[in-house]
Amino acid sequence: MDFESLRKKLAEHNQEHLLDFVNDLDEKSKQVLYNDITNTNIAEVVRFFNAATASMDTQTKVDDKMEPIPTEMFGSVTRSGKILKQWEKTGLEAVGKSKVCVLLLAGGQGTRLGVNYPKGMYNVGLPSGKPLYHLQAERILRLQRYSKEETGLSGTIPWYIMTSEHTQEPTEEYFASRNFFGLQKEDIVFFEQNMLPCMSFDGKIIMSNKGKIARAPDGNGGLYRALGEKVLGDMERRGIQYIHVYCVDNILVKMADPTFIGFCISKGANCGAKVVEKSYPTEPVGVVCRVDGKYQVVEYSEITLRTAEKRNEDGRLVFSAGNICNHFFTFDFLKEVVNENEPFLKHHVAKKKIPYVNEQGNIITPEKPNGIKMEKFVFDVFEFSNNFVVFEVLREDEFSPLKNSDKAEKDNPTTAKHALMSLHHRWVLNAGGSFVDKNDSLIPAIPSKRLKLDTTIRKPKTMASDKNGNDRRSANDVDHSLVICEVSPLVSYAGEGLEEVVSNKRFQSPLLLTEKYIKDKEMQIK
Ligand code: UD2
Repeated sequence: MDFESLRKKLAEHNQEHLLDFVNDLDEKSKQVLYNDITNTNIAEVVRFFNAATASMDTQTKVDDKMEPIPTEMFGSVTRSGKILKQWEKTGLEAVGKSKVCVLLLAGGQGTRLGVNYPKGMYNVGLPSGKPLYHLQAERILRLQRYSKEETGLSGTIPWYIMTSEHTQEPTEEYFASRNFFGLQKEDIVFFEQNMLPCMSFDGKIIMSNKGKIARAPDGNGGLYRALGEKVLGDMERRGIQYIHVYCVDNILVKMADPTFIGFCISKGANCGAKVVEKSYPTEPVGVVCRVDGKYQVVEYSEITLRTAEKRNEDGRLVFSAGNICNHFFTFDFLKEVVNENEPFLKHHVAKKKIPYVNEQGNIITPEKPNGIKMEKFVFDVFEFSNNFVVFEVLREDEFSPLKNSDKAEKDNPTTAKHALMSLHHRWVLNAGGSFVDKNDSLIPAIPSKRLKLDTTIRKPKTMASDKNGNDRRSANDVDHSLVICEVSPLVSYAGEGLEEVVSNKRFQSPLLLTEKYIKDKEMQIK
């Protein structure tokens, strides 16, 4: 351990404070710190900081250059009509030929939800008690079977899972303890993203204690660095051509959605994004738009309120294409990004409260932001695409993210649970089933309407009203105390195949439709 040479090297980058407390450490901790610093490319970190903070001031300029993407240019589940079935077939064939994989971004720290384990392990309180990972795994299993039923081809959808230092071990242990939810172990590939030092506003690396650099994952765009030759090689070996990238917390995520994949394939796209219509100006979703003629997502943390609030004459938001972190890449595009474009992606700056050791050696937990985390964003590669497409889906069918704890009004465990049960309730109704109450009276198909008419139904405590006294609720906020309905992903991926099970049948809430439930009912009929 040559601390003197190390000090000189650090001084070249104005970072010699990293050794301020070295003499207070025992030999083992000294070694840990020495390794921590020497394994960090300090020059690169400082370069990242300078580049990221230099572009902070240019935000208003980006804002001025933003152009919406005309909705006519989107594929859309509501406007594309009969061709949707054709796209689904194309997607199912690609799945059947094992050309499709899913790639999960699960390296985030989940700070807003406030749990100390990976978000995918969170159980929102569904009747089945299944956490997010369990739902996702079973959707893969079901889609593999569905594709076989429709195309006769037995394909496999490998699942690539990007974790970070915080989530790596617990995620892998969790999957192993659940026997990989019935998937083949070798079809799940875990890989870890990088961590970057956190910086003070004046460009000094922050120490979290006397012997440790404060670090955070390098953003979900850290994907491109983390993939490297190993994971790309694995995809290539398996013959993967299409990759569906998604984020962990959307309870309604359609894993490897064949319609979306088929749409992208049919358009010859090498890159695509799913969007929903943004529901209010400050909704925390990025917007897909064009800047200088190139497709891009402007993140909710980087758009100005003035731009976010702009409306068309019909009252709709000008920038309404809300990013739901569901992306499509061809393998060739991804490979090119990893091998050529990745170094050109700039880090974004997130101002955060970062616990630090002060000059007296005490650990301080700040009450306001005292530094920055540097993050790359997964969607920043859209600009490298020469054929980018957008696919608009319905929020109530596909988007209900779990971001916050139930203390927050939106995007919390309750709204996520209700969104899933509301969707499954509609599946049952669409397949010809109905729900009755204890008196065998039909429960109205659209509980949200009944809510508005029936003032005796209590407003949930967390529900806010706008200045006119109207509920500020989205489709995901519908009160589903009336019908508790969950369909196992193993029974249906997106509402298909339910007719023979539910048509002309009357159910009472709660209904948990599993393979076992169906089998037991069949036995009774025999
Ligand atoms: C993401 C989108 C935002 C919007 C929203 C919808 C990005 C950068 N922003 O915002 O535009 O569409 O989702 O829900 O995609 N993650 C990592 N490594 C990291 C940081 C995050 O893997 O270093 C993962 C994280 O585990 C999650 C996903 O990326 O699965 C999105 O992260 P987030 O929940 O922090 O993103 P959010 O809600 O700010």
